[in-house]
Amino acid sequence: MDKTDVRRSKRLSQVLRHRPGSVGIELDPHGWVAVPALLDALATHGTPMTRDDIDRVVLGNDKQRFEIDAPQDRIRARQGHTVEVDLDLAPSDPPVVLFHGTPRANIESILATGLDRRRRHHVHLSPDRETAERVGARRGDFVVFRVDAATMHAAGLIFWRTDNDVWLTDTVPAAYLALDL
Ligand code: HQG
Repeated sequence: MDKTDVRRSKRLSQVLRHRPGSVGIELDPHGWVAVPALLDALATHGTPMTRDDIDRVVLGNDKQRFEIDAPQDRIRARQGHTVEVDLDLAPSDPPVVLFHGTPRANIESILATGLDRRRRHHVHLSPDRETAERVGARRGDFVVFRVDAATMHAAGLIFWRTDNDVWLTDTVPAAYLALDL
């Protein structure tokens, strides 16, 4: 994806996850908006894109952040929202271990209180260490925690998996966390 498409992708993330009101649109309860309405709104608010741009950004997205619902021609972000949406995901049995990358400065706080969702809807977990490293590295020096997902799940805590293989849960109590050294 070239630099302009990365910029378009970031713009779509901002609108579809965080600030739909900034271009005067509303998401439906499940996070969807009609593609033509989105194109109009982006054009009116100074960041015009074509339908081809949208299709290219959705298809070529490194993390498959967006999905298009072909029959109804709507688009949504797959996860990562701060606005209220119900993603309609079915609970899923997690792998035995999941991973979470985070800035090194968070170690003490996370070991004391567990992982919480902060501004997002869920705590985001990665299926492998490499992905967690990339998540952690977004903010500089990082560490990776292992999450004992099997034991957590056996204790009744719920996991959801998005189509782009991000694992979501409400909170990870400290008892299920260990630094992955
Ligand atoms: C931390 C990106 C101290 C948590 C990524 C994280 C991911 C605590 C930060 C997706 C804490 C929240 C999500 C506690 C949680 N004490 N720090 N008790 N509990 N934290 O961005 O997981 O590119 O909301 O460790 O790749 O970093 O946007 O979550 O560092 O998949 O598609 O609070 O966002 O994907 O930060 O990232 P975030 P995240 P996209």
